[in-house]
Amino acid sequence: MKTLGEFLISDQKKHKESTGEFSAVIHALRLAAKVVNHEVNKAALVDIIGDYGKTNVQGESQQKLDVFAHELFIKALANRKIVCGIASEEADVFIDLQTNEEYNKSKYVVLIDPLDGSSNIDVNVSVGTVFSVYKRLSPIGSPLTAEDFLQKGTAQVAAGYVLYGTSTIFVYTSGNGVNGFTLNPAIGTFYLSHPNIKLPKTGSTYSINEANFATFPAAVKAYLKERKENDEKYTTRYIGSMVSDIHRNLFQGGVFLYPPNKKMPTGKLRLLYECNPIAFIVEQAGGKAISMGERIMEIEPEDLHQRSSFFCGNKEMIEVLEEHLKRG
Ligand code: AHM
Ligand code: MG
Repeated sequence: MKTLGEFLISDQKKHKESTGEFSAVIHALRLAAKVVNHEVNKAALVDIIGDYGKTNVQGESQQKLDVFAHELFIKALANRKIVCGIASEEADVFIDLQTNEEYNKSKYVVLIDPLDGSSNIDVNVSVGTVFSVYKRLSPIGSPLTAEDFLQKGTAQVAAGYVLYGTSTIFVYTSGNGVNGFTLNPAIGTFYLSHPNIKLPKTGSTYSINEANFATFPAAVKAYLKERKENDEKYTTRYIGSMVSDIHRNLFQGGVFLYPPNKKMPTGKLRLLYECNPIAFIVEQAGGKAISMGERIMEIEPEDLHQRSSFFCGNKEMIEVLEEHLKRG
């Protein structure tokens, strides 16, 4: 079975113009993911969980795992000087990784949710990392601009997620299908365990936080009602940890739904580092990803941390939802 490293080498050989820079970005993300995996796995044992800024019994400053993961991904990418900038859910503004003295020559920026669903760690539920890779728009060597990060999802060079679950899996696409690599923790190597992942044609699962039903848009309510009236066919599964919900639906078929509601009038999930990367993967696996009004990857971003409604999964199931949304 191929390792992720071997897969990247053979993939790189297919592209004559490739400089190896892209592979280096994935290598750095892979390395950071392994360290985060190690920390997540021992979180229940070590006094690392807690609010950022609090002090643990040894008098050391405690760090929340999502902040820890954020710093780790930045370090892994900055040390190797292979991306010029990073935007993260854990940082208000984008980070320009180019130092004054030594501008790195990279053309790539990374957008990342370092540890999504981290409130689930305390109760031993799987969490994940979600990332997107883009080519910067400003000239190499110049300071980064907001436009380098505010790109449509259709401009993604690559996107992926790491699920820290019963086993740890690194799933990514660079626009030629989706591949999944499972970590062998004994030797710290990711192996190509799930080549060319394709969503089943249709599915029977829908994943949604229905506690917010009262303030969902009418079209979403109607869609849900229809599923319930056909209860022999449909079932609900909702972990509340997006990467886990998406991963299950990717293999078993189904749709993930996060509509707007009163508390979250534009939806909860972040367009740039949650919706877009998952949308790229879902589309590459043969599915669809939309917001209330359009294809997720075609939304013109205006803000680094903007939220969007998010519906994705099997093509057929999303098309039924689209019909409801059109009808209003
Ligand atoms: P986070 O970025 O603060 O971790 O929130 C994102 C998470 C997703 O993993 C999950 O799908 C969603 O929030 C669950 O939200 P809710 O508790 O409203 O159902
Ligand atoms: Mg998140």
